Amino acid sequence: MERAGRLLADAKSVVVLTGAGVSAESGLATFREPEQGLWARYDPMELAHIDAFYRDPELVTRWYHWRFTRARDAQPNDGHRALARLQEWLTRDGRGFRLITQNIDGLHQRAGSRDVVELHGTILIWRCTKTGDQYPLDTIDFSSFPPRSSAGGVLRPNVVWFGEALPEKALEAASDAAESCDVFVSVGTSALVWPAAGFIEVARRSGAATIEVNLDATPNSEAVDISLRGSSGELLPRLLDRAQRLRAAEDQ
Ligand code: BV8
Repeated sequence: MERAGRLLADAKSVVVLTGAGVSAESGLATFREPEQGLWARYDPMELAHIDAFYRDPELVTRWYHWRFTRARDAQPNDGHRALARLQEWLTRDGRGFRLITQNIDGLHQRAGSRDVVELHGTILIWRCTKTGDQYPLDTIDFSSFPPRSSAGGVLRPNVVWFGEALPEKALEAASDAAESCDVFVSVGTSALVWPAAGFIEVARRSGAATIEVNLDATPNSEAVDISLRGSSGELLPRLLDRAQRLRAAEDQ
């Protein structure tokens, strides 16, 4: 923790990549832990797939609507808030910060994070498969599934499914950030889904120091400079606090 705090205290530009693990303490299941109840028998990796949507648009849109209601009722946790405070602290200092997330729950933004790069889109906007028009979630009639637009087209969540390309702009923003940071922190991700899992390597190749904050070991755990094992809600506030103390001590 001391070494990680020192890296953040001295960093000129920090990038944080998050996955479902950062929302686990807000009560939202990750992709590795099966859901309870109705959705327990479905594998998210199956449902979050473009083929699943075309095979059964009713089932997939019901699942996303259910995930939306969970995300809407969830609260950001201490991990989300620590990342928002980290951004505030670094940018106030004239230092760089970018948050890249694989999550679609919008909790980072509700915790106060700004300019979040949503690699895999967001559950809060749906779009018409016929016209491409976008609809904020609270304007959609979910009395029947799949929901339809006023043009009669089936509505789908504005998320990136397996088998779909990531949005160009998000990919570019994430690559630029990873290439130009000097500290890259991976939080709450199993680092198995591509191309998101590749950004830590882009950062390392560009000379960045790498930190992983995760409950379990991942394919990156051996390769990162510092691996902090534990929950993000507990470790991120401590890491930020340590970095701020070390920076303050330097400034004296
Ligand atoms: C694409 C949105 C090309 C929807 C998601 C290269 C190699 C191998 C495969 C591929 C490759 N390139 C592409 C592929 C195929 C595929 C892929 O990566 N497959 C993998 C599984 C082998 N990738 C794609 O299809 C991507 N598209 O590349 O397109 C293309 C180009 C042109 C034209 C057409 C196509 C699209 C991938 C995006 C899919 N969409 N989400 C939705 O959310 O419903 S992915 C989804 O799953 C998430 O967004 C996330 O990315 C992933 C889940 O991973 P995590 O977030 O890491 O969550 P997970 O549960 O796995 O892990 C949680 C971790 O947290 C655990 O390690 C746990 O220990 C930890 N944890 C738990 N609690 C806590 C904690 N840590 C800290 N504190 C806690 N409290």
